[in-house]
Amino acid sequence: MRIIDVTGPASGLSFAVVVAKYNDFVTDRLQKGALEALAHHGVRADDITVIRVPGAFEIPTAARLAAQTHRFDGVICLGCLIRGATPHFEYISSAVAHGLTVASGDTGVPMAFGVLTVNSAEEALERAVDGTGNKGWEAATATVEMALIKATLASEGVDA
Ligand code: DLZ
Repeated sequence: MRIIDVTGPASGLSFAVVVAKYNDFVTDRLQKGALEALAHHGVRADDITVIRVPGAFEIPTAARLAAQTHRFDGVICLGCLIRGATPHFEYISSAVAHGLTVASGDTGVPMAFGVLTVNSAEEALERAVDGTGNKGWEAATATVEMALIKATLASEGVDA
């Protein structure tokens, strides 16, 4: 049996970070967490492009456009939907999840769902703390791992 379980380093790989500006008191912290995780995994600042979009609903379109440039090994997607403050919470959250699933599947570029779906600002901030408990860190780490898995399989001739 063979197990592929690659965790780094990811030096030489390029990433896009798509960040929704809506609720930026949370998403700025997610962005910070994601950038710290990428640095931790050996990704150079020059190999990172941050794309800031109006709100979570716009994330899948920007992620797809980034993937279609063929410049990125992964796209980290960050946003914050707060149920109480967002009347169409269910609609936007399912649209984003579905949009990213389809965009990643269509393009073959790994994308992580770092979009908080929470009941309150307090719950959101709990998930945007410093360190590895930050959901931006978590999403970036997942994207790095998927990009490395793709690179490993591609090096073996799989059309990944
Ligand atoms: C309109 C809206 C609302 C009410 N709530 C949120 C939210 O909690 N989180 C978020 O990222 N975006 C929200 N938006 C903005 C939409 O995502 C979108 O940007 C606009 O509807 C324009 O398409």
